[in-house]
Amino acid sequence: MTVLNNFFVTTPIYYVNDKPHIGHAYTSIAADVLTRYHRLAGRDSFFLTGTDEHGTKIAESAAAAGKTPQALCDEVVEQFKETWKALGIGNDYFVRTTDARHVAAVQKLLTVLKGAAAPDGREAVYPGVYEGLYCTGCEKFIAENDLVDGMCPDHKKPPQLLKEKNYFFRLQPYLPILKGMVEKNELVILPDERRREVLGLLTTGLPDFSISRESEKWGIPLPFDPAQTAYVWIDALPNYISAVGYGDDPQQFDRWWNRAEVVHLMAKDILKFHTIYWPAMLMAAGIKLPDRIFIHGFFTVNGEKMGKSMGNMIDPRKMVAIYGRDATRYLLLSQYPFGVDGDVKEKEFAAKYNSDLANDLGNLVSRVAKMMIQYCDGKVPAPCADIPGQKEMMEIAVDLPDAVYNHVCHFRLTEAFAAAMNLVRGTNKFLEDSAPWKLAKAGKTEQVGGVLYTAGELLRIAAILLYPIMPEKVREIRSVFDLQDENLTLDSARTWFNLPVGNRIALKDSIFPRLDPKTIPLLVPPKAEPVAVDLVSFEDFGKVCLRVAKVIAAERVPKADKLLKLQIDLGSEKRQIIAGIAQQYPPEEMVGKNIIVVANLQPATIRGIESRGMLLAAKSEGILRLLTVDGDIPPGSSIG
Ligand code: ME8
Repeated sequence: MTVLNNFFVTTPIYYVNDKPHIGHAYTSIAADVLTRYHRLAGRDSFFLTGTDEHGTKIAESAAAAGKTPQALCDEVVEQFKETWKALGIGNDYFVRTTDARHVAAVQKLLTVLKGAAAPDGREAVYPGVYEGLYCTGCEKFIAENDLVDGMCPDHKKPPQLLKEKNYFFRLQPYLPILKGMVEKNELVILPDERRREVLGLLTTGLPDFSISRESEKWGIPLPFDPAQTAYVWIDALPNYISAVGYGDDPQQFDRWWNRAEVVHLMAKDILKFHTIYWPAMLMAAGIKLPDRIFIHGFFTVNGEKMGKSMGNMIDPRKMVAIYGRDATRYLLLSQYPFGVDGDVKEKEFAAKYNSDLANDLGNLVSRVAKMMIQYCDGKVPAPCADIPGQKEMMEIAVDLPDAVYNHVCHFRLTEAFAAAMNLVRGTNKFLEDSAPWKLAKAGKTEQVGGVLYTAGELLRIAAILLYPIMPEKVREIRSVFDLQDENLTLDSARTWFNLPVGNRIALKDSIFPRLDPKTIPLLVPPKAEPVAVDLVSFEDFGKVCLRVAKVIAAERVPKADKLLKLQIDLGSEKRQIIAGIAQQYPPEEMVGKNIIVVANLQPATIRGIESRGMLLAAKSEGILRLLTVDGDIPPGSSIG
């Protein structure tokens, strides 16, 4: 297959019945990353995203919110646009299915389809009657045996029985042709598991599908029968061509559709529409098919399916507020391999941020810059040939840009980031092994410069390779070394000695400040434990003596990483208690706190140390937070 130089990537256009969540963000970030890599490699690229605004689902959400559908769309679209801005998503065009341009293109396509002949010689579009169960949540008909307890398994609501006049698309004669194209990889479907799934569907056969609705008015009227509204998917799929000039700009259409490598990105939930219905419609209209369709993984959050009713839909803007724009992009895309289903674990965000970004990358930037300031007069020093380990590092670095770009061309984004991060780690190790601080002490100035030049050059290369996932931070890193944007290219990463000697170092704040996991707000509220069913009497509760206590001293219990030994003041007496909070609260943070203790517990011996009482803490899914008392109240005060 010859790969065309123009690269055109699309995300699904998202429904606007609710605000954007990290599932939408995942695809949009991936498309943004692909575009940036291809641009780094010098390919002309176009990145399209947008919103799907017609259909019953949106009309119902608008009615429930007491708004017109258009008003609801306008509001939610702004949220999508703001979210993409907050995430640094640099789409070239934002298509809305309510745009006049899109509406005109869909009507043109429908007119073409109505006049087209299917491969068996009959008309590609014909009128008929449809009767079936329809789920508005999925915006599709659902087979009776797919229902669970009479309800759609995904949306947990009963489908509606629809019987009405519809127009149909004659899909069947296209299926064998499509099958041949998928088999010959003229239409590439990736990963292979999804390709096989599609081939299975094409082999077992699918019925013709209806392309219009009589009962739904929120949509695009069929040009040849305005009493009918285009089915929302028939309205949505052509966004990929309406946005690049189908029907109104032949030159643009030629550039970004006919003469571009067209890549559609999405998750498996909408596989059939994109790999079967859409290519068949294009064939009927005599339009080139997309080149590659990549189905990335569908993820769960903290082990559960993401959904409004689950209360676990994470707003990407919340993540940006905690981790920053670029770290959010990195954390979301590097949690599990791109292309397989996975789980987004909230607890891992902070750990990964601290290890990969604060420790590995952030530290490398500040170490190299600080040492250039300290030992090299605040400038990039001259390279030096005779540095142990340098040649090996150069060899690794020289091959890396092509290896990373090759991963990207095959949608192996996780591997691409990992390869760049390995270079960062390798550079940290090179610095430790070379120990320029020791060389400086020994007065070996030229070698100090040589080591730092190599480290800086390796960092420059790694940063270019990380630019697509963290564009803002990489620009910040480059500005520390006074590097200009025009050299932000893959070619520049391929060549050594592109870090100009003598550039001034301008180190500002740390690029990725370390985060204290304890202070990070939760993105998904933890599920509360059920309240105990065994009720206790007032009398029994009254037996528990709760008191305010001031912590006067705290130390760790040796060889017990969870335990602290606390000396507390209970007003009338001083006591020692053992508490299992050391992982969340270091001893120095405890001193001076007014905590709450159960004061009349029988003494216990924990790890050979006596504990006379127990402090109270709130606990949820491994997270502990101390109960403390607000304001001034003397130790020993009772609690009731
Ligand atoms: O289906 N994991 O829109 P939509 C990964 N309007 N990706 C996810 C995800 C998850 N848990 N949840 C959502 C529609 N996505 C139609 C598309 S296109 C012509 C019309 C992403 O708002 C993923 O890309 O339901 C998925 O395919 C898409 O959002 C579905 O978005």
